[in-house]
Amino acid sequence: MAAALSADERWMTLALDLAARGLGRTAPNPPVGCVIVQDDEVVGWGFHPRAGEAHAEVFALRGAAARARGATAYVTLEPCSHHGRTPPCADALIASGVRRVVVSALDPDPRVAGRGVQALRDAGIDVNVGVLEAGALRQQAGFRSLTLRGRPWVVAKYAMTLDGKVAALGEGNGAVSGEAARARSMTWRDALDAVAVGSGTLHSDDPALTTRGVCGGRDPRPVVFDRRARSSSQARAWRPGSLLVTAPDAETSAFEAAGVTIVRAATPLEALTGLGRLNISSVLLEGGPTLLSAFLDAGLVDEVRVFIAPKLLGHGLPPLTSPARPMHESQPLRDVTVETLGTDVLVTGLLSDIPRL
Ligand code: AOF
Ligand code: ZN
Repeated sequence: MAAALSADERWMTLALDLAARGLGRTAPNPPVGCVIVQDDEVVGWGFHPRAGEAHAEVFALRGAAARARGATAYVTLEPCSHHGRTPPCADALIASGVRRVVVSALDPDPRVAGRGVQALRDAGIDVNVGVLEAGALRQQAGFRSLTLRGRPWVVAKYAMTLDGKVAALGEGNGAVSGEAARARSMTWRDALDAVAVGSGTLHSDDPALTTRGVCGGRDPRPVVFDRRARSSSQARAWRPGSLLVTAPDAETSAFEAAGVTIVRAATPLEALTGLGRLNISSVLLEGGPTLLSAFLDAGLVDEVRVFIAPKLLGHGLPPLTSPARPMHESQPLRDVTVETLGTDVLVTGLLSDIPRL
């Protein structure tokens, strides 16, 4: 049985749940949640809804008003100490009279990086850092990757049959996984900034790359990798905000005329750096095998999420086209989770460490 949560962990869980409401909406800023607690009762709460709007602490302090005095504030990220688009949250917390601040993870933004915690301590506030830190790092992977590496956090996703095939060859293709699995992957499209496919998948599936309206109507930015820029400009993935990643010398005027943003890159790393410059902090790579393998082989996949469906297909398309290697060179995932969704199995794990201070 899992160990019971401490009171601090329970309140931080609530703050993390609030922060999650901003996932996919705050880039280049982090998703952040804040809860203010007085005598075991929530007196204020908030989350950062999007870049340019108020920080989580501001909403929570507004709600708490005078009841913040002597209270404890739980924040999923170190309160900021800089004058950015908004004034410093550390100052607002100090002015409110909170007695204690519990922080999950330090802010890697070089303008903050420990100074927020220092300012609170200098004002005599009791500060505790690191409560449920692993959960916060996970939630802030995109922000951390963009801030510390200048490129988005990359999640590779596919669904395969029990005999390791992601699609039938030729005609007669349909969904591999069941409804529960597909509903879960819609929540990922909702929580990540962008969703990417290669030109082969665009051609064979013509995916809409939306959340199908199931997650509050916000869709990720579609990214199509097409070196030659020969995809149909009529594909469903093209909409305002879509991106085309193509070779430096590709002819793209038809796409530009349709309002598609062009990213020119000769390598997967250049492509990610280009997306980072456009404030994309996380990307869901949805295939196909050529795209996934190009990123995996370049060491640029940070996280893997795979559905396995209990069906056998026989001859078909494998998820990856990477070159063969001996078993002792296989890449083990870390922080592995296994879950069943209907009769499908979801396996997730990390290939990279989440960037941190
Ligand atoms: C917090 N609480 O809710 C958020 C923080 O441009 P600005 O003014 O919004 O500042 C963005 C930076 O502020 C961002 O890089 C990160 O360091 C911090 N985000 N900090 O105390 C929040 N969203
Ligand atoms: Zn702030």
